[in-house]
Amino acid sequence: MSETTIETRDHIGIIRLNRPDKLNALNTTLMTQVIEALEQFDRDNNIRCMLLAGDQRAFAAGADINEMADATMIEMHHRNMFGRWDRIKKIRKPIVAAVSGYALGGGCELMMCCDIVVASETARFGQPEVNLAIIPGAGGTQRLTRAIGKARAMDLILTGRMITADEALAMGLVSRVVPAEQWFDAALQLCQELCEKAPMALQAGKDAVNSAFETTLTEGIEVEKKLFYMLFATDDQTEGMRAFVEKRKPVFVGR
Ligand code: DAK
Repeated sequence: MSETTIETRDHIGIIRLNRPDKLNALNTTLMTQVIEALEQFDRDNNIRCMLLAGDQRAFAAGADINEMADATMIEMHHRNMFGRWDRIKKIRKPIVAAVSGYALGGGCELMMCCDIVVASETARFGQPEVNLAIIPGAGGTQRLTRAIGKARAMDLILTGRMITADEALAMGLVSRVVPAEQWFDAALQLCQELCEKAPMALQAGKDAVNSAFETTLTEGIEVEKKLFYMLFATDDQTEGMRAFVEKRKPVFVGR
């Protein structure tokens, strides 16, 4: 059985984690499939954004503990099991995460690699690795700290405790909390909204915001300025501004 299901709806590439019996624990096969699907959608000119989801019970309860349980330090080093995670950072199109149930450990880290998170009111987040005598290894100590600040990140990473969707919203870890039954449809609707925007503007916006995590303010503002000017080379910018002046809805073509 495939560890993921992949489909497209209009301009949306949908990837669903599919290990329901294991709360979508992230094993090597599953992660390989997720990353290859993201890259495939990123190359596909028909796709404008991606939706990454688990199921109602879990987005993902972490990396698969069974895969790591007996590994030695040298084996973990050689396996470079999450080396491929770095490739998610290179995806240019927006990725929306639809989170219901558990987003723990590597599941929370995978979610933080996404660009917008829509969470069910039932969702639970955490970095419980400390309970296994390890620490987050796929960016959790860094991305969580940047997302919610040092005090809260220390609290979550050192205690391993879970937080609710409302706490995650208050902390800025997610941007939308929706009623339980809408967790997937609300994220899909958000993707549909994104598909109506100019694709190059979406990608430039993502690129510019991500620059804020990698650069000084001055460098980041330079990146923003270049991306801003670059968009004036697109047909969509002409269309967007012309449509505004002509009081009609723009039609963006992605160039
Ligand atoms: N791995 C493997 N199996 C898991 C799993 C996981 N992380 N989480 C749940 N499962 C499996 C359970 O073993 C169980 O399988 P069966 O026994 O039925 O075969 C099934 O999913 C249902 O789980 P439970 O029976 O435990 O369900 P409950 O509702 O009672 O509890 C729970 C739900 C989420 C509270 C509990 O399952 C739990 O505590 N799960 C573990 C959560 C966790 O500790 N997550 C962090 C894992 S460590 C790295 C990068 C990243 C990472 C590592 C390396 N590198 C760059 C090298 C990441 C590490 C992690 O995420």
